[in-house]
Amino acid sequence: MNAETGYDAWLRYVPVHGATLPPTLVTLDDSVLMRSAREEMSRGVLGMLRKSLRAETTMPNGDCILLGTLPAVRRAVPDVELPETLGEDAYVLKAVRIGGRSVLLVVSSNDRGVLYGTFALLRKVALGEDLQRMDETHTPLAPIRWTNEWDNLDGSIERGYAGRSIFFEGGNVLADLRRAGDYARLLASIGIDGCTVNNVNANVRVITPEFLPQLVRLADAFRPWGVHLSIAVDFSSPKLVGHLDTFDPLDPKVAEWWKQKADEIYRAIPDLGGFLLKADSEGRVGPSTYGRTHADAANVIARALKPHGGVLVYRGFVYDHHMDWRNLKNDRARAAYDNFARLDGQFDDNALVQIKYGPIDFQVREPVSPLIGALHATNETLEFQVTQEYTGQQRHLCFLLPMWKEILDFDLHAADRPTPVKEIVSGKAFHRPLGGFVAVTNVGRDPNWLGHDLAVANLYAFGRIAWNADLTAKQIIDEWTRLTFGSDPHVVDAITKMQLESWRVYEEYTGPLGAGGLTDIIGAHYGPGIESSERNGWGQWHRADEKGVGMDRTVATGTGFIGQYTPPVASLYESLATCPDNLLLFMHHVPYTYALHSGKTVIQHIYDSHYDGAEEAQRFPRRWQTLRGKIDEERYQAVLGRLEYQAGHAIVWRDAVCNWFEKASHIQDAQGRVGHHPGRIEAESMSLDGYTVTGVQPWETASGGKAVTCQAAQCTSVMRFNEQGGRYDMSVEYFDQNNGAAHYDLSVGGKVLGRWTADRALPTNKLDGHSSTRYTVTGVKLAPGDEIRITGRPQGGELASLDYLELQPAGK
Ligand code: GCW
Repeated sequence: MNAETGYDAWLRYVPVHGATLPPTLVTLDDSVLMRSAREEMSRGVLGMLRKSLRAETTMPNGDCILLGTLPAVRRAVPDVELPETLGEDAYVLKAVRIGGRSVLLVVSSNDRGVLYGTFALLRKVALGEDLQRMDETHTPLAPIRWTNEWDNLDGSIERGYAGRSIFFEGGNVLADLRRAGDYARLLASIGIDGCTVNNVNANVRVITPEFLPQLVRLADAFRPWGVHLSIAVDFSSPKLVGHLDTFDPLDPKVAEWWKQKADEIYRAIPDLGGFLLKADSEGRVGPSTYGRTHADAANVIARALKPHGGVLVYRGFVYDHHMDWRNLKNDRARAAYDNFARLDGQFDDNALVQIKYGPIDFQVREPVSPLIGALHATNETLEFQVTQEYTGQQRHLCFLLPMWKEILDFDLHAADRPTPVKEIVSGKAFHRPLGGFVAVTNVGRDPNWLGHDLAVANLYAFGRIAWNADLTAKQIIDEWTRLTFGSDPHVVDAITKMQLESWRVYEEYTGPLGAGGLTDIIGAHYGPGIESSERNGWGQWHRADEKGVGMDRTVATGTGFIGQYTPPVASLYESLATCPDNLLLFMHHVPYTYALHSGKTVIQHIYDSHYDGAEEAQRFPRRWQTLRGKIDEERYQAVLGRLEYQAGHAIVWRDAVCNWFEKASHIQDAQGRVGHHPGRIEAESMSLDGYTVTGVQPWETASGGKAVTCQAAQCTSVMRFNEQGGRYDMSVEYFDQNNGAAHYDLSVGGKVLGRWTADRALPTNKLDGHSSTRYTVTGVKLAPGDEIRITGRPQGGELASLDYLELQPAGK
């Protein structure tokens, strides 16, 4: 099996057996997109069938594949039955017989649709589907299908977990944009038609005249794939770039400035998609500076873009991050609705409000944002996150499509008929001219785009669901797995199951019952940090104290958030009797002893779900190991490494959350697991040479709240094994900070069994829940009296710190 880097993602075009295709490829129109379609078809067929297609521009005598727009195909093959019209980007795939010839048709209203159809036909070949009876029409659910990339011009990426920017470096657009072009090709293959390249926390330079030639190059790289470039802008640009004395959206000078700016940019990039704007949010300036509304702000820019066919996407993510946490009526979840609902109908037709799926911020479990159902006369886009900011940052497996499906299918009862989210945001429910789907993606320079080979499924799934939200998660992950790893039934079965379970598993060992992520809210949003959300203005409160946990968002006694839903939804959440367990703590504050619908108490559920989830995460590497030899070794090893890391970090999560809640509630785990770890030996209780004991903050992120660190060139921590002899799995819990690369050895009876360097890129330079990491050696033979020794050698600021050693009977 060839080594693979993951660069080709789902477009690998590896040989398929038994497929046949006509030998000739006819393309009827000529344009940059038609050329891409032709080249892609040739490339795909060459890879999968090992055949070179003969390229023609008129109908040959023999069998052929025919690519063209509706009018051109009608002229070439007038007898073929085709739809009268096709929506924008929609395509038909059809196998027909014309005068004894077999013809595979790919027809669309526009050339981009032909390109989409080409990718779809190649996908069918790769999946081994029958092409002979093909007759299907595919129409995208909505016109806006974009990614947002939070790339900074210096090359860093906000909340990016796969290397530096593929667009920028050192304040400029990269000289070599091949990778940007390859990304656009991936996007096109799943029907994505737009990409906002720079961070929503926008650098004003992006719309300066000096920068424009650089944007032109990016647009050029995207254009062959029908991906519209768009850019995030800063609302004070009229002042900062234009040197006006104001950026008041109602000031005619400001309107004129935006108009001139749009004209200037569109002269250089006529197919620019538009602008994206984050205003009055997290320190960004906005219309509130002048007492104006979000609609005023959106419209002044939308009007400048309108003559060019551009759109203005306005982030609905507006909230006060200096809220008084002491006031139990304050609630960040209310913010989007409170800010935007009353502006419904005031936004221009080429403006859209982009709404995150939940009212907080990309948490592992949130209810649907009530704002989505409140705007009936305003265009919307729904914002998802492919980059796993709060869901494990691509070091943990977390396939998000099952969550997205729940969101898309949720009925907001926004009218007197069913109005699932997908119908509203696509614009269908309220007959809006525009609507769509956006995913914050943040691909980077890692060869496989997203860091974790299995995380790439989230990008694929986003594109597929943005095109057709009725596809099931099972269908999509099945396709992705076959395209990415081949069709061996065991491979497909194992990977699809792990993917489909992974979100639930991640939720189980991180955030229970809708309480939120319980992660470090102020910093990296990665490892556990249970109290970080409390007693500050960010508003991600779970309000756990010694008696109970959860945010009271009821109308009756709480923040009133629930009242932002229409009555059928509001009554579901308002009543404890009907509120689903998985959102209980999002909606209600309850005592730890409160009994769930499942019959368990809240506190016992917290313990059990964390133990169950961590247990399942332990099984992921073992399940993956059954694939050895069935997929290429390179990706096999890369994924195995991540799954093993995840298994270890899931235990960090489990212990942190369980210990914290046990201490807070004073209620013990009915199963006696929490705080009792057979086989665990705290480093601080081993015999230490050079190591000194130190407290860890937050305390719950280290076993016993303590660790040992080494202030010398080398330190050791030793114990004598005194249990029953046999084979053991030995795990060392250590801290892998990002300010050094300490070395460790683990030896038994003087024999080194493991040697490693703490050089993972984890988001902290401290001992905490982000850096706590596990190293395991399996099946070690231990006899009573054996000396177990861990040697640490600090490097840089990393002091070879240790938390504990754990010995488990092998394979347990
Ligand atoms: O989720 C939060 C992130 C910020 C981000 C913000 C947003 C780009 O932590 O990093 O800023 O959301 O969506 O604007």
